[in-house]
Amino acid sequence: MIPQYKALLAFLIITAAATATFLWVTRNTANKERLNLEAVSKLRSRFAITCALLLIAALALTLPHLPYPRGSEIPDKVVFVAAKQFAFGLSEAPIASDAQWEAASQGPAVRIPANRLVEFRVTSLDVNHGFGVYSPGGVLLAQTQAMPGYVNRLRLRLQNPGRYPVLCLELCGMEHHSMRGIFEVFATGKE
Ligand SMILES: [Cu+2]
Repeated sequence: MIPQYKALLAFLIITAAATATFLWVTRNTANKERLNLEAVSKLRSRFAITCALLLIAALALTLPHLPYPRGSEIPDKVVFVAAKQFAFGLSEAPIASDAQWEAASQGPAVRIPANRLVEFRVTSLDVNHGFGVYSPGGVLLAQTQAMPGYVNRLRLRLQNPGRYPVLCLELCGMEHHSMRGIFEVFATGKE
């Protein structure tokens, strides 16, 4: 099943569950029974404690996965990315001028070793763009914004050798749909 259908299916299931819950609540609150307020307040505090425990558990489980503790790691390779209507320039050297961007966007694809930490330093030379890295099979792996005047760092470790397309994820003009870039991941022998 393609991801879009999975998302549609999830949406339909969640919507059906929410609708059923609302209908159930509507039916059950129609009869005028006397409320036992003490029981209600007990139930409410139990609910609040359960929610708090679930939130704390979610925090403890997900916090170690944030990239911040690994921020001091030194990347094995740095790739400079400059977006401009309507292509991405990727280069091993900083891209500061239109001429450098042209050379970077039309030259041979930048080569990145597999299983090494690579840092993309992403900026834009004109308007906002989205830097979306796709696997050779066309699955979105990671993305960041490409903004004029800012440099966003995106760190990745790519396992599989191949040609990785970069697509623009921000509607940036008439030719947005054709805006792309490419880089190549090569096997390093070891690992
Ligand atoms: Cu764009």
